[in-house]
Amino acid sequence: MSTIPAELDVIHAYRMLRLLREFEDQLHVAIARGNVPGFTHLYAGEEASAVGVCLHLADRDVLCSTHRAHGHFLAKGGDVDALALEIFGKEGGACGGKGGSMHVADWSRGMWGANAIIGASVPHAIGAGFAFKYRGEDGVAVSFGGDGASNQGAGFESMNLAKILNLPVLFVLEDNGYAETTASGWAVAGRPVERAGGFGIPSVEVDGTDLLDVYTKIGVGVRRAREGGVRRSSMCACRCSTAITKVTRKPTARPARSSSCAPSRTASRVSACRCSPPDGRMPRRSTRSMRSARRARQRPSSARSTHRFQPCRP
Ligand SMILES: Cc1ncc(C[n+]2csc(CCOP(=O)(O)OP(=O)(O)O)c2C)c(N)n1
Ligand SMILES: [Mg+2]
Repeated sequence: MSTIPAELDVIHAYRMLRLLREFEDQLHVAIARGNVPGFTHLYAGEEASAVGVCLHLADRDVLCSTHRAHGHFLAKGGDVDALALEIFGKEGGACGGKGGSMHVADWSRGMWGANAIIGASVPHAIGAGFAFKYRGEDGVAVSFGGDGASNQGAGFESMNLAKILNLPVLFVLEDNGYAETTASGWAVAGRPVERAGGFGIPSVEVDGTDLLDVYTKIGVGVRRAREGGVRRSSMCACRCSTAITKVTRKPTARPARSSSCAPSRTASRVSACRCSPPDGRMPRRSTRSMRSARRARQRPSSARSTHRFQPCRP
């Protein structure tokens, strides 16, 4: 068992963990009842990652988040009511109720926002880190990204810049094992935590379900970015798990026997938070939707929407 660092306020840390989980559990029910507009990604199961990182950050530090941003928002000090109102599209929301779950932001807290573009938070953090350095401020920029995001080219360009320019940036990779339905073991080559080494950036792997592990090991990276004559970046890979929470939504379609593009998943790995069927298998498109898709394909291309993707002919 990890030892508790003397400076850590464990009561506050526990309150934060509970806040993040309770918020998501309540929201999960509202989603399942169909009361939440738009699309929502829950953070349940990854709380220790956000809290463990953000306990080291102040309002002046910048956090660039992902599409799964509620936990990052709260851990960075965002107001829980403002978050809820935003997700429900109401006045008083963090962004006036106009952005919704995937655009929650609070600049006064250094929460630069959720981001629906996978991997886009990483170059944003480079911009923030560069600004800190240019102005001679001791702020730290943190980018969060998932295992799916770890394959985006922008992340590698960002790491290169962070090293070349000695920027105070911390790259946090939250590996929850899946990018939508694609297992990281199937789509991510090698160990992502080792990729930072190619740029000369030190990295560490932590247990994203263990607050003390995250807090202790990430502290080294934050200090390295904040202090010293040369500001330095680091990377931290958090092995997270999505929680198995109550699934109140009934499956809307029959489960498929197999899927050609997605590896099979065990029930414990299925993100119940994403309202997948509780038996852990993938929903199958209904016969009606397949029939209408076939009809659309058979229509002459001129009759189809101009926005439709048309593959190039050789
Ligand atoms: C550039 C881009 N490509 C694809 C998508 C579609 N998409 C939405 S969520 C997601 C999976 C992201 O996986 P990961 O980074 O592991 O984050 P997780 O959902 O597991 O937290 C994808 C591919 C997107 N939003 N942006
Ligand atoms: Mg993932």
